[in-house]
Amino acid sequence: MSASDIVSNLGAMLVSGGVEVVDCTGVLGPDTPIIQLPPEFAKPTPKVEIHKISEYDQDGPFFAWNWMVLGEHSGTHFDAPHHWITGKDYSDGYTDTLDVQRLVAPVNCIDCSAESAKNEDFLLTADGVKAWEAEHGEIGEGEWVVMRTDWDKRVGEEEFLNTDENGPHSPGPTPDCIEYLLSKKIVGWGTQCIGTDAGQAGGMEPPYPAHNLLHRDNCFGLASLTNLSKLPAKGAILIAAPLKIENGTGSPIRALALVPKG
Ligand code: 23J
Ligand code: MN
Repeated sequence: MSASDIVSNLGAMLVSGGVEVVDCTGVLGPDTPIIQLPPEFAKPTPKVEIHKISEYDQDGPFFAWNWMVLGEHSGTHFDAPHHWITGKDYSDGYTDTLDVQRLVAPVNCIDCSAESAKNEDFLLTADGVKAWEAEHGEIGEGEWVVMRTDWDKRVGEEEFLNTDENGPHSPGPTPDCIEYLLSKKIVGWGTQCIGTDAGQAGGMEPPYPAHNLLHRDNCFGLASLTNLSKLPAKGAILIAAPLKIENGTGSPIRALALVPKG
């Protein structure tokens, strides 16, 4: 089949609902959880603010609009390579310079929801990914890989950030997991937690391996994804596009998955 036949068929499938568009995005607003870093990093991302300019009133009789206070790394969001020191030298590592061709790609959804329900510090390893591949098929070059933990069900609860005296507790990848995925030449790695790394990843070697290693290799991160329970292990396409912020290190996204029905 030619590329134009495939795109026409996809268009028809989208219009008919044969391909469902699943929203993998959380609501962005004042209640959106924001990452809390250790106290030595005292300058935080502020909470999201939405300020009304007008809503069919004296400040705008025919129109409603708002302005916002919004950190790049807020809510369901994208980490660009320039976010981490290991990715600092990529001229195409910013939200306004990256290659958009890479953003639309097949997605591998690794279901870790049962393990994460049992263990809030569950870590996905390279061996865990290889076992998943043995069951579902190989992860291919240019593809997204996302870790399903159903952590989106915790948004609005203390259990989302899940912090105690030892810091945050949330699932994530080990360094060898990310190194293995990079050896498969993935485009990026996504999670349903506040960041791409596990809550306790500050103590790993290297610290924050998802950030350190993904961005070292000019790859992307996705955080606070939702609705991964609606994705198949393989067979969907993920569109995860940041705003074209000048010299941006990340951006809230509207993450959309194209999922074949039936
Ligand atoms: C800054 C410093 C450490 C981390 C993060 C940001 C994130 O998780 C993020 O949103 O990229 S771990
Ligand atoms: Mn981020």
